[in-house]
Amino acid sequence: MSSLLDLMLNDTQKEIRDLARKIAEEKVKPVRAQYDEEGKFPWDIMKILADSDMFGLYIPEEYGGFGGGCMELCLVTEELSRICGGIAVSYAASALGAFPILLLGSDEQKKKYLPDIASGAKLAAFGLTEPDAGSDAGSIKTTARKDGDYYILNGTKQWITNGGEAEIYTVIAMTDKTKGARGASAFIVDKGTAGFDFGKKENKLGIRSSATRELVFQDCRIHKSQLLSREGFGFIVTMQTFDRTRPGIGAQAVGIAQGAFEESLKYSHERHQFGVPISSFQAIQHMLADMATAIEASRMLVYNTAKLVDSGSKDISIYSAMCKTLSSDTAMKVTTDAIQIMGGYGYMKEYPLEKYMRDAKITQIYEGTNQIQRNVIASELIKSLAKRK
Ligand code: COS
Repeated sequence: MSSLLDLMLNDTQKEIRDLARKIAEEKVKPVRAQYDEEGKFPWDIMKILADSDMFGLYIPEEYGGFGGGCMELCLVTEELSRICGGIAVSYAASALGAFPILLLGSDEQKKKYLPDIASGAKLAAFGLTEPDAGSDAGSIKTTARKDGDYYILNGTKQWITNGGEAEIYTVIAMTDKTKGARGASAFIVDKGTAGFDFGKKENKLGIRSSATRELVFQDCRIHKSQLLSREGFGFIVTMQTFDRTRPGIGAQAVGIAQGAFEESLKYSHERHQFGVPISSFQAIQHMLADMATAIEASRMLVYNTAKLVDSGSKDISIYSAMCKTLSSDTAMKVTTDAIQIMGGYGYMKEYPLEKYMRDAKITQIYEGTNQIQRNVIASELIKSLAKRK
């Protein structure tokens, strides 16, 4: 099926999308149900993606990457998600861990960490959320106390995607609790550092092949050279990172919705009731029409936002929030309707539809709930009014 997206892509981007689709169809599809069932991390697929140079698409060439951006990352994330949302997020979460380094890292830090992330030799992860700090990201309790040339980290991060599997962690911790959000700082912590351990591995509703785990810091001593930029930049870099990675969640949601839609479209043509294919009933046709329209609208908002991000524009928060919200709400609605079209078959584990619905749900929650996204959108709208005065 064609998409208006084709009008936006150059030949290289089309090649990247086609390669990601081929990997998803040939390598991911045969194993997705097993990974989902077992909740096993998809290392063999990560290796295939690494061998195909997929991890460095958004990383500058000088640090071992391809020199693309958010567009390329979204293309691969959508195609993987069309087949398996869990495997897609294991891939995309490495970019979430890498973005703070790209945004704030010194040349030395970039040279040390980005080439391994770009080649896929090491996965990255981002450690922000805590048991008592989810939507209220400014209220984190993990501390980083200065001790000479070192910082000492204490605290627990919760629900960290790629936790335990990644080698490189960007971690947000308070260096000055009295300053609120302005007292948070960002650090790079290597797996294996003394005092840094992994806690509970979560058993989840969806995206089950991805790893979601606690990061536990107990008197974890890291050299001051691991601080990203300066003290106090942790919250800002978190927000700037999300502005650039939320389109990726949008792409994940579009891919999940597209995968579920294609299954239900095909089924509606094959399934006969009352002597005719159910696709001949207007009730089904209108559902299919609404699903396809919502997916295409979401896709256009995602990729236009990705293009804006790649242009270097600073006014991206509102569009990143919009595209994440629209796409994830679309994914939830489309996957639910796709099951409805397939009826009892859609509900059974023998078919991939129920997995699409389980995988879709998280896209309304992570990287900021859709309620938080609406707050961001509204606050940007109100700010724009003030600017006009
Ligand atoms: N880019 C740059 N700076 C930003 C920013 C952005 N997108 N958003 C906020 N800031 C700045 C503000 O300008 C403010 O700076 P000053 O201290 O100079 O005024 C500072 O950050 C604090 O901003 P704000 O007062 O808006 O922070 P709040 O504590 O009210 O929180 C929300 C804002 C709720 C939007 C934020 O906490 C958030 O995004 N929460 C969701 C977190 C999340 O996504 N968690 C899921 C993690 S899954 S990986």
